[in-house]
This record gives sequence, C-alpha cells and structure tokens, in this order.
Amino acid sequence: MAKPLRVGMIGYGFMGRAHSNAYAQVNHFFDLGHQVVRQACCARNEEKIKAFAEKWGYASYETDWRRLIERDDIDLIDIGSPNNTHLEIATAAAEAGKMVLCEKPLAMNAEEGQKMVEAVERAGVPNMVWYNYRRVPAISLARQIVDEGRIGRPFHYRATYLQDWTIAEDVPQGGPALWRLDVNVAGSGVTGDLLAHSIDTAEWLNGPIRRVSAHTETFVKERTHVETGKKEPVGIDDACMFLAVFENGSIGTFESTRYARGRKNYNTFELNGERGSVFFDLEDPHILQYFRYADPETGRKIEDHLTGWQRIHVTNSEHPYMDHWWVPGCTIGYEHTFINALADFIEALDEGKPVQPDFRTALHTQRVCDAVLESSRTGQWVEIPPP
Ligand code: SOE
Repeated sequence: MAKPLRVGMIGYGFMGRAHSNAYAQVNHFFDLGHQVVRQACCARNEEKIKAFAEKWGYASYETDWRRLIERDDIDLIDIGSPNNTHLEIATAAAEAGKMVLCEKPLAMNAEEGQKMVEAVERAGVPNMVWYNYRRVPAISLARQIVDEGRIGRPFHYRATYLQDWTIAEDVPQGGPALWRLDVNVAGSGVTGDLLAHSIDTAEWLNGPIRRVSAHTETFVKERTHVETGKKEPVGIDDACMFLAVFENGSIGTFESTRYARGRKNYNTFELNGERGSVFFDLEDPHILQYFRYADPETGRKIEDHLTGWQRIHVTNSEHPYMDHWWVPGCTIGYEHTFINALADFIEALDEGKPVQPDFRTALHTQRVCDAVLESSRTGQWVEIPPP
C-alpha cells in the first residue's frame, strides 16, 4: 500500500503548472511506494490561486506561504515562485521538517544557495532542484553512453541555449510574468535562467567546471517596470558567452541569449571525445546523435566505411524512462521531463536514498554562474572550487 506524499505547491505560473502536472501524472505511469496527494497550493492572489487549485485538483489553497509551511498535513514544499523567494521559503520549510523541491536556479547567488544547502542538510530533509532536462530520455542516454566509455577521453564540450522573446524594446520588466527580466527578482539574466540548465547538463555529462572566462551583454538598457510604470535600468544579462576548462582537462564553450531571432528554446550540446561524440538539440528532443569512432571495450577503430553519425530515435523501451511511456516510436514531450524527475525523487524516497541534482549539486552550478558573472565584470578568468 503506497504511503501518501502530501504536496504543498508554491506558485501557479509556468513552473507551477509543469510541476502540478507531474504531481497529477506520476503515479499513473510509475509504480511507486508513495502516492502523491495534491494537498494545497499557495500564492498571494486569492482569486488566481483558488482558480488554480480547482483546475489542478488541489484540495485546498493558502495565500501565505508561512501558513502552508506550518500545516502538519503537508510533507513536501515545492518552490515554484520567483528566484528571490527561494532562500526564505526553503529555509523555513526545512526547519519545519518538510522535504523541499525547488525550481532552478537554486538561488539568487551562491551565498544564498550555501544557506539553503546548510538548511536542508541540517534538517536532514530530502531535497531536489528541478533541473528537468537531465530527464529528457535522449540526454539521459547521452549520460549512459558516456558512462559506457563510448566517448573515451573528452576533448570538447559545446553548449548553446538560445531564445528570442526579449528583442522588442517595449517588452516590460517585472511583475508576475516578466520577473525574469528584473535583476532584483531573478538575480541574473540568461546566466541563471538558461545557462544554469546548460551547466547542470554539462557537469552531469562531463564532470566539474574548474575555470571560466566570460563576456555578458545587455542590449536593451532600459525597460518600463510593470510595478512602477516607469522606465528603469535593466540589470540582467541579455546574452552571455563563456569559455570553460573542465576538471577532466577538456575545454568548453557556452553561449546563451534571448536575442537569437528565430530560436525559441534552442538548447544544444555536443561532446567530442577520442572514441566518439554525442550531439543533442532540444528542438529535436527525441533524437540523440551519436558518432562511433572506436569500440569502447577494445578501443579498436570501427571500419571506415561504417562510420557516420547515427540519429537514435530515443523511444525504445530499452531507452531511459521509455519503458514507463508508450510503445517504441511514440514520443513524449517537455512535460514528461518533470514527471520523470519526480518519479526519480519518489523512487529515491521509497528507498531512503538521496537523489540528484540535490541542493548541494545545484549550489555548484550556482557557483559556476556566479564565476561567469564575476569574470564578465572583471575581465579575468575565475576559478571555481571543487564540488
Ligand atoms: C525562460 O524562458 C524559460 O522558461 C526558463 O525559465 C526555463 O527554465 C527553460 O526551461 C525554458 O525557458
């Protein structure tokens, strides 16, 4: 008999919906020792959170997150509210003995992230950060291919994360929908919002980043602020490029912008090694491209007339997560990455094991983001301490 896992969800925006969908679906597709109960959701706007509770099947709602955390019928607090709220909520939730899930990036900066790690580790509560792209089956397959030794000694890592939704100068900043453009709420621009994903994926596939050298740009210097109605300086980075040196000796380039006309959520990476390469593009999410140069066991070169890039359609039941979904050839989508992540969290909970990426791992990602921003400010290479 599955134990109840009573969830208190904070936030009702894009991520509030993505996480709530995972809570609604996970037990339909994964056999787990816990049954999710959508116990309560929470946001300040009563009309909106009441409607959200009805739409997503939450049994109740709150308009003050402190009240949600005080409730003894809640086991897990999920933070889907803007970045400047993460520290306070996560700390209070951990102190109240709740499990804590947090939307990425972990915090506004590493100093805050460090406090969050201390809070969850002091309380000994299960915790996870929603770096959902690890749970794209094709990206998990890339990790499997690396673990199987099929890439061999890595040389290059190349990541891009491109969007185009902030090019118009009249897009305002601030408020419930556009807080990502307000540095006081988001902490940074594309570095924390998009490159944090790329860094998490990169470190998961290729190990820790040790040094970075970066350049950031803010193309539109002033935008009307939704809350004041006045033009205010833009404090976020609109675009960021950085060079990276990994602990394993390979080198990387990372590029992100919200000004790449035509690119919507173009999140790609390529890893080139001595024995093979992998390439992934989120706008073609079911495909992992794999180039096999040599046999992983013998190191012997594949016959020349048989080498070439393979486009693996990652929908076989042997592929990561796919035995929980449909028959081979039938694809899954963006929302399933959150369901897969939640299933991993609950499986770990069932077994009393930690899950990745936890707050400590996400803190390292945050340290890389901070180092990138520091490097852009100072024009110097910046070292990142080992995880
Ligand atoms: C920004 O546009 C955004 O919504 C990010 O905040 C998400 O983390 C990313 O997955 C999609 O783009």
